[in-house]
Amino acid sequence: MGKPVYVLNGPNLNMLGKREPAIYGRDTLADVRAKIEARAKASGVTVDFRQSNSEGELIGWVQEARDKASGIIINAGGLTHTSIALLDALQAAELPVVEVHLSNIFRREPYRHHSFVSLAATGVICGLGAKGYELAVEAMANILATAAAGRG
Ligand code: DHK
Repeated sequence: MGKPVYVLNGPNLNMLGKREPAIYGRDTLADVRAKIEARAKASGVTVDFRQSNSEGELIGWVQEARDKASGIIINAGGLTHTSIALLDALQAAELPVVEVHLSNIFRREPYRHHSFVSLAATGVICGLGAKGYELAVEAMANILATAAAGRG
C-alpha cells in the first residue's frame, strides 16, 4: 500500500447534517467519511480523513502531507475564500490536490465565488453534495495511477 490520501475538512464541516441542510445536505461528516472509505477501498487507495475548525491545524496537516501523503482532497470550508496561508501550504506541499465543496459556490453569495484553494488544485468538484467527495477519491486514484505509470 502506498501513502494515504489526506482528506481534510475545514471549519464548520463537523456540523454537517445539522447545518443548513438545504445547502449542505443531511449526511453527517461520519456518513461522508464512510462513503469515502468505501470508495477508496474500491479505487485501491487509502485515505486519512480529518476535520478541524482551526486554520493553523489544517496548515500543519498540509505541511505533514508533503512527506506522509500521496495527495490531498480538501474542503477548506470558509477558509477557501480567505486563507492565503493555506494556499501557501498547499503550493509548498507539491502534491496533487482535489478541491471539494458540497454546495455550488458559484450559485451562492459573491464572496464565495473566489477560492484561494483553487490556485493550488489540480481539479475542483462542487455542487454535488457528499457524492462530490466520492468522485474526488476516484479522480485522485486516477491522478496517482497516471503519475505512477509515467514514472514507469
Ligand atoms: C463549505 C463551507 O463551509 C462554506 O464556507 C463554503 C463549502 C462552501 C461547501 O459547500 O462545502 O463557502
